[in-house]
Amino acid sequence: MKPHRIALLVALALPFGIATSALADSDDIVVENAWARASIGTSRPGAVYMEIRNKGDEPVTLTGLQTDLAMMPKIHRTATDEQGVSSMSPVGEIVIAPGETVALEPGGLHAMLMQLQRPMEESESFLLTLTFSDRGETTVEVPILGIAARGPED
Ligand SMILES: [Cu+2]
Repeated sequence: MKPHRIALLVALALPFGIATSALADSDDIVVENAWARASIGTSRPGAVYMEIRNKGDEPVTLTGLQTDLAMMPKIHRTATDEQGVSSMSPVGEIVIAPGETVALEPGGLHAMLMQLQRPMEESESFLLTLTFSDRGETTVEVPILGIAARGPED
């Protein structure tokens, strides 16, 4: 856990006029330990990992992602079957119960950055906006680690 490495930015200037009350509630959502791996060029998608904590009293639903780094950021889940074969499938939404933390981590849930607009270079960072069904948006700065990184503590 290195919280000082994570810049949590709450988007105050929203382009599409989300109600002020929704913004206040987004304080209940904490995104920690976000990181991504460097990519080789732009032909393969990038992956982003993080922990999303719901400090509030109501469930929150992550419905979408946005970043200028990729045209199609999607939530995916990797599952490994009994034969040890892994496959990924899109996850439409993630519901986070009150007091719960959902981990996006290698081998499980992740944000897949499809159609990269530029290579992901180690030691750079980018902004990723998480959209919640009724709590507005939260934008995090995601540091790009080495191509073989397993997590922010490597
Ligand atoms: Cu994926």
